[in-house]
Amino acid sequence: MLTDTKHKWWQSTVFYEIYMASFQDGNGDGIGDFKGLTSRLDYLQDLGVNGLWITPFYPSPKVDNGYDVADYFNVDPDFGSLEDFDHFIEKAHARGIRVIIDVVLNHVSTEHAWFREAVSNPESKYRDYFFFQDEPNGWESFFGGSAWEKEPDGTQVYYHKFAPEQADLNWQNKAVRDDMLRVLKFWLDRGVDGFRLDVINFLSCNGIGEENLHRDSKGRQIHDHDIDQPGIYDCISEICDFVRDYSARRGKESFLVGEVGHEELSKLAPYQRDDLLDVVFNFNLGSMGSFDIGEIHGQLVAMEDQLVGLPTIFFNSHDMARSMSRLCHDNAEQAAALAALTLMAKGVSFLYFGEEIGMPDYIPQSVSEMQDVQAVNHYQLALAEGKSISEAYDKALEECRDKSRLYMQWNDDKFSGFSRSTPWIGETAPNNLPKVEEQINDPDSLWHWYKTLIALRRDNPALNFGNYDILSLEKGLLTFARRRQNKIIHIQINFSDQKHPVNHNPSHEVLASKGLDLGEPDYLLPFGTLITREVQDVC
Ligand code: TEU
Ligand code: CA
Repeated sequence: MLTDTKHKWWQSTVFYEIYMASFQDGNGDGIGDFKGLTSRLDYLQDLGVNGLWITPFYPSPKVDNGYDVADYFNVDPDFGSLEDFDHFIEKAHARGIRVIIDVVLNHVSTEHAWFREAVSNPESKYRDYFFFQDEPNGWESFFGGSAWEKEPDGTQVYYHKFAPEQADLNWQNKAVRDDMLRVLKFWLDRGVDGFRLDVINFLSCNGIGEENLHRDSKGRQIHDHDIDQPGIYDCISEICDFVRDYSARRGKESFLVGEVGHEELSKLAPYQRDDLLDVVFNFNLGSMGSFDIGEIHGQLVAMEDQLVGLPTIFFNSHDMARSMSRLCHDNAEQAAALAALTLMAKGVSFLYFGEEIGMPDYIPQSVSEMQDVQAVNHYQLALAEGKSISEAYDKALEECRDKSRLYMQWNDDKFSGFSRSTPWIGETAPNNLPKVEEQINDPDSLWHWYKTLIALRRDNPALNFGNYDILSLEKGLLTFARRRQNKIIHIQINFSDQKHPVNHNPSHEVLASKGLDLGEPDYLLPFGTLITREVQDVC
């Protein structure tokens, strides 16, 4: 439940995730960067989003596209400089757009000075920043295979939950915790408005303990002891307290959204608390594999029951196949209905760049076109298990996150099909993808529908702060109402492939509609939406 007390800025913010390398190049090298991003602030303002989440931009060898940070206090030369960053923040703020940045606290690149020192000088204090052992235990990496790698030129192995080039930090060590608070302070001082905390429930705050003994139906290890470790809430609350206190002393309110690596609501919900994260990413809803309105409705109801505060509503990110392909099978009407749900349902909406034009997945035709370390790793593991090349490719494609990382389709001559930053996306990127420029010129486009919905969301407090009056599903028609004081916004979305009678009270003002067929009775066409406003008399 949301209590109607003091409101926070992020509760009325529509966020938009920018995958740095693929958004906008500003210097002609084909790699998205801060100069390019700054040049697109007018576009973002026109679309109406007022919060940005930018993926890691720190110096990095980019084994995992920047989630392998080599230096937390700088900008990777591919993305620009600290001055470019400052300029971007200043220009975003001038347009009323807030910016949260992605921080990776669980692990560092093996190119990071701490790790290099830890291996070159085992007596140094940095050895205890990581986990070194003589022998691996049976823990497996989230990218497949053992979570242990032999140290270069040494005799021990070190622990990594992700790629071998991403060494896990020892969060039991106070020096690690203090160093990471310094990182957060550095970026708060540069004006960021909050953080997206990468895999925050994965922090190793209780060391290397018991073996993970169970496997799921797909044969993957269940992470019973390497994540959600005892002490994790204290560890996260130390981070959150620091950010809140430090911001408050500077008269600011920072936003903390946690990537908690779970798809079950019951495992996500405990991390969202006053002294912990403001919100968690609701993967229980957002990362569903195929479209099922019954399941969506069930999750909306469950989030209402189980979450303290607001859920997050999203169906896209840089880690999952795009909703246009995964959920909507290239049906633009269905994408419009999903957009209405994303922006009208109760929760903080997170859009992902390109979804506003319905960008579909990019499908690499061979493993040589894949950059994602997770995909390549699974390809090699499959081959090692004796699978054929085509079976290994299928496995890699299933795991491949490049699908959603294709360059933004602006309609520039230069980079409309692919980005040189993403060399795996080349000849096989299709040419007939939707383009931003075309959609801006077409008032009936998905882009304009997103713009309408975003504006409605921002203009109507009921859509930000209102609780549900109704939240029901009947034969594919999702009906909900959001109330704040005497104003009620009624939303009806027809998720069925049949036309559906719609409740259209003539005394309610129509705020927006799509596929509305007026007659006796009124109908919503398949995937149509009707949004109306009722103002009740105040007695
Ligand atoms: O994602 C975590 C990640 O890879 C998830 O798929 C995780 O395995 C899952 O939530 C477990 O249930 C973050 C970043 O978003 C991703 O791009 C990085 O590769 C990863 O962390 C490592 O930093
Ligand atoms: Ca560039």
